[in-house]
Amino acid sequence: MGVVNVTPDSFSDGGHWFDTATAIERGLDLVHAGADLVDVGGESTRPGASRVDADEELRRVVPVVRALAAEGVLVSVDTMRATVAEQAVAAGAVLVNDVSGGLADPDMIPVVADAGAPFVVMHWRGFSHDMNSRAVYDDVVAEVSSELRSRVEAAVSGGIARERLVIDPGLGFAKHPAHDLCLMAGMDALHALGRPVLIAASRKRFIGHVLRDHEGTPPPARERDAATAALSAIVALRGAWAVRVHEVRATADAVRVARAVEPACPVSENVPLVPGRLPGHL
Ligand code: PMM
Repeated sequence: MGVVNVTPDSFSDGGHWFDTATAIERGLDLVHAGADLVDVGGESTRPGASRVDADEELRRVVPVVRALAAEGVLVSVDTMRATVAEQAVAAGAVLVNDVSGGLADPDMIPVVADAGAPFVVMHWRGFSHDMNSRAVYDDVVAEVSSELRSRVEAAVSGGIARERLVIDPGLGFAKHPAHDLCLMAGMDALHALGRPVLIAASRKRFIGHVLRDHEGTPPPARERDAATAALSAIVALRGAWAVRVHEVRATADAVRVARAVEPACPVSENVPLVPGRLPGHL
């Protein structure tokens, strides 16, 4: 899954793809680089970010979704707003990626249920402006799994077919670097929830933390792509359904070579890691 952030302020690539034409071109480039899905978002969720209003989010996202879908690209929409999800699906998006797992907007689950779209349920404990204060866990793997299980059940009770759900541990969202590393080490607990797992590690703070220099300074976000590709290979071998990344080529190559080395790698039981296959669209 390649990322197109149509935002002026994302921590990893803020501002680069902010105008509509550049964002569309970026999406097409990501497909040429090997992306099976392109995730289009119009709201930054970096720690401390404040919210964008719905009209502005629609203005950023919908034309990009429409143009990429018209080119035959499988597009997911990264939004916490039901109205954005609804209009993006009408414009051709095939998957809704909600970092709040349906918690930010009470209309999200009913809208996705009506649309019949696959839905990414991410682990989330609150909006970005103060999420770091919620990064408190006794056992991060057990707590994230249990909170994700509740969101999966809420989505199913709200009418979204279980087989359309994908889960995501939400690396960096109300998590310190040690929490993120534990979650990747503990992927088996996520698989036990019985749904495909999406991992979005790309360029995140915990990578910077691992790679900090002798003075404790992390490399800038744009210099974390080699480490991101390495993580993509690791989690692919641990059964991730998809990885969400900013630079696709290195990750696509890393995943391909990892899978070639270990042909029997344990991909998710329900949804094999096959290009073009979406949960509920098998
Ligand atoms: N992270 C970001 C944005 N969208 N979606 C999912 N499903 N999981 C994530 O961890 C996630 C996401 C923030 O990263 P970015 O600003 O670099 O895109």
